[in-house]
Amino acid sequence: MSFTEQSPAHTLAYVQDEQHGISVPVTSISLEDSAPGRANPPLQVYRTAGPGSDPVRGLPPLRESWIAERADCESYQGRSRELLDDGRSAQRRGAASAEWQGPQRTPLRSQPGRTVTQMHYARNGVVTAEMRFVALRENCSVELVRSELAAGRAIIPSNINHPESEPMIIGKAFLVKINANIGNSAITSSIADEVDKLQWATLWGADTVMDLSTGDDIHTTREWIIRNAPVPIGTVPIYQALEKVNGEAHKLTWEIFRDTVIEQCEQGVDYMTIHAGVLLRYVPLTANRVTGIVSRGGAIMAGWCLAHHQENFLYTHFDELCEIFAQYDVAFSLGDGLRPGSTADANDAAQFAELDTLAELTKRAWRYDVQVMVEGPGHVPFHLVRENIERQQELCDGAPFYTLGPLVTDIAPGYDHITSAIGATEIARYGTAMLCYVTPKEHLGLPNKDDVKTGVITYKIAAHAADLAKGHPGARDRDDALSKARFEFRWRDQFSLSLDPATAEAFHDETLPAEPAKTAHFCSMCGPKFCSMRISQDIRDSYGTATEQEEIAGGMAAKSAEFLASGAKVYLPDLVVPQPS
Ligand code: IRN
Ligand code: FE2
Repeated sequence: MSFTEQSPAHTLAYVQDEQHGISVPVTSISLEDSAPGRANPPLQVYRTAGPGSDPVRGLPPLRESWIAERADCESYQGRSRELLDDGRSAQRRGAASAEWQGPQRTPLRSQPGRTVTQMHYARNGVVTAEMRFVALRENCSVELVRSELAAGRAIIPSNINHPESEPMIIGKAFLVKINANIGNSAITSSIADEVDKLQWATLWGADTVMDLSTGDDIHTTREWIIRNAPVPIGTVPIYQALEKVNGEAHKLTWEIFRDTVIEQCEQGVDYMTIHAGVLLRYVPLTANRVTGIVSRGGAIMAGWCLAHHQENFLYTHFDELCEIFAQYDVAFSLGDGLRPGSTADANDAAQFAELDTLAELTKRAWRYDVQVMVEGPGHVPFHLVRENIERQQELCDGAPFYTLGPLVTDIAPGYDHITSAIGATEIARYGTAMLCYVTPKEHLGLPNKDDVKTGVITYKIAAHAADLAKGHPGARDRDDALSKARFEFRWRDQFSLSLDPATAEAFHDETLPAEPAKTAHFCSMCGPKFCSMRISQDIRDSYGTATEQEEIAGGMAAKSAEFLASGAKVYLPDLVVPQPS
């Protein structure tokens, strides 16, 4: 087991629905007492990391019995086994691969004529275990989950071939979710490294992970990722299809693409980006853009359309894709192949023409009870962000929006996790359901482990800020717990309640490394004598809980006099660290 928690104060716990035998993993954060006899109960927070797994064995198949009990699937001899990498690629990976015990499962698909999507069940009034799990996780009613799914306003990406995943919901009535992309390197390291990246991303809070791997061992790498993933896994199958034709886009065919999709459905990919809105007639609309087409999938499909002078085969075969997705419960993530790649190109004719088509395709997928979310931009200046979500919600009848940022300015390479988190917060506030993270390496290079962590935490902040602004029930609990810990000088609790406990502690220790300072009644910013929180506490002590302005002002004035009288040294030279009691 390589799995660790974010902080020693964090442990895996479960919230139970005993009546239905459902347990949802949560992270329990233990807290110190406010004062002797005044205990703080542990705070339970949403957990994306799952229970942890041994990479070579994978996670237990949590949903297997739920899927079996519905009695609408059949197992069959799929294609995946034939496609497994040969022994040579296993050798290249070194010893770790010899331990790999999978895949031992045969794929499932729906029985002929049956649809096994969560949307299908919801529309037929069936409450699934997945819906109950999600309701417990979101602390909302099961009926809200069912009705939002039925209306297409939310999705639970849950391929029946990914029974290891813990159900999660993407929709504007629920907590804002974030996606982390991994595996966008052409040079794969060991399989264990890929699983490590997945576990790293979910440790910091990724709600879904997209595997954008390319290269020789793409199938096996994905197998390992899915078997170890407690979160839904997304892919862009056109990338793998392109490899099958040696990177020459014009050689792509619907048949090659379809077989790639089926292969991935059998492995358990939960949602797939499909760039079906890049229509032949839209391509010229990008000609005068500052940055043309920046989507990889969009560029592949535009290239294909121009080479053949035919309509995008993903569009012309869309109904067949719906039939396939309905058999496995794979969700569409309708790709924004014409998204703007610069603030200059935001909200232009090409972008919004594609959105019209994505709206049409959303409704087509719903006719098959297939779950859909719609991808969005990209690069958009702040004042144009809101129009994006409002237009998408209007045209797509409330289907979940899933956006890449957007970056609100183009001038800060190296800081695009920040330029994009600003746009992401704004767009999520008005209803975007999931945010695709951007790392500091965006536009510059491939993200390393630190970049993945920075990207995930930055997006956690954006998503959470939107949850607060939307008044999501319970969203403030963690803020309140942290603020209370801060006010009461419970330093260790402040660290363990933070999104990045180790960094918070390290920053604190740079200034006040001494262990007793962790219980000291002042913070490292103002020092012992000039701390506003300390002063407020003194006021409370002398005046009860009264917080009248003049009392505060009086307390401040007194402290000011005391401070000036003592030589006006802000801090440290005469530091006296109180001993912990
Ligand atoms: C999200 C919203 N718009 C785009 N995305 C993500 O970008 C998508 O989910 C996937 O991870 C990646 C696809 O990039 P291309 O192929 O469109 O560049
Ligand atoms: Fe960009």
